[in-house]
Amino acid sequence: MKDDKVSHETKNLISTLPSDKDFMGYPLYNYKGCWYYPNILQAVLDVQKHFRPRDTDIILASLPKGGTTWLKSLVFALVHREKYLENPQTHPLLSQIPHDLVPFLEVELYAGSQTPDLTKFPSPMIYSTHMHLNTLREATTKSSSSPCKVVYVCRGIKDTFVSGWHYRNMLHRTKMDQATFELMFDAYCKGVILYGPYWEHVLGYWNGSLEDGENVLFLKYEEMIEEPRVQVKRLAEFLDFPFTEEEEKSGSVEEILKLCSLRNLSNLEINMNGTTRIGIDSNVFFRKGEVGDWKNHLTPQMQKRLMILLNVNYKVLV
Ligand code: PAP
Repeated sequence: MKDDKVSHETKNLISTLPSDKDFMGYPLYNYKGCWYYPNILQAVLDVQKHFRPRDTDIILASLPKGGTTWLKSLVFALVHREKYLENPQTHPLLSQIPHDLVPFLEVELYAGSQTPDLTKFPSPMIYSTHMHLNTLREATTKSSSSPCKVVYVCRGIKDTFVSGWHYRNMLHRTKMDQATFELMFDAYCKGVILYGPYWEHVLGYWNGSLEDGENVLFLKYEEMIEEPRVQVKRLAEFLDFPFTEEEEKSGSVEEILKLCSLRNLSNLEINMNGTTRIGIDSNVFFRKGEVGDWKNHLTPQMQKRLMILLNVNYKVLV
């Protein structure tokens, strides 16, 4: 992976970090428990140094393929819902890709810039990140009197992995072979993947939500699929944008769920044929959105290996 945006100082730091290779052979570096490519590490360091959120800002966190696009859509729709009551056909989610409405901190805003232009985004500002909570908190606790709210969405490792596999294939418009699938699976199990290990990522936010439930919410993708109404109301309350009785009666919760549903979003022109600001085809973010697709891909041996790891690392979510 590229290192063209890495400063001399960061190169020095990198030379002291534990390193390994991803399943394609690209070097990864472990900074404070998390694996990064050099360019992303540079952006993470810049976020820590320069990003100063306001108390009212909201940060959405996830692992890649953990439910990021859905969470971005839901939170954007929730906090801006009053603005589009009169003219719902002007809702930004109908004409813009969720990733462009809620920018990534380290993948977009601070990738190559220390002073990104934030004026084009409506207030309250919603950011997203794949960073671990400890790394994120190093930035967010420096500025505000109270840390801004963080919402984490977690998805079971098996579906996250399978979704990531399909994403790579869609992104590169190719079907990678079985040997690569197995290499990627092995890397997942070992945790040597961008933003991994999976377990540390999830447990950091899980523990954060237990320690500071007022500021860290832990959502599960599977529960959002199972009981969307309950989870969206929980999300709205956590963000201090609760639904009024009137809104509930008038079907506001259902409207938001419908607007943000995979079926609706994936059929919009912008999400079928658009490209994000950072140059990714929008359609790669939408596929099946099911719980249990892993059953179509993982061999019994692979499932067994993951179950052993789950029991060791991840009891809270089994
Ligand atoms: P990202 O982290 O790269 O942004 P992310 O959105 O987390 O990706 O993951 C994409 C997955 O979320 C896809 O899952 P699948 O491969 O198992 O199908 C995608 O289908 C699913 N997804 C995207 N939008 C929605 C949505 N509105 N509702 C439910 N699932 C969704």
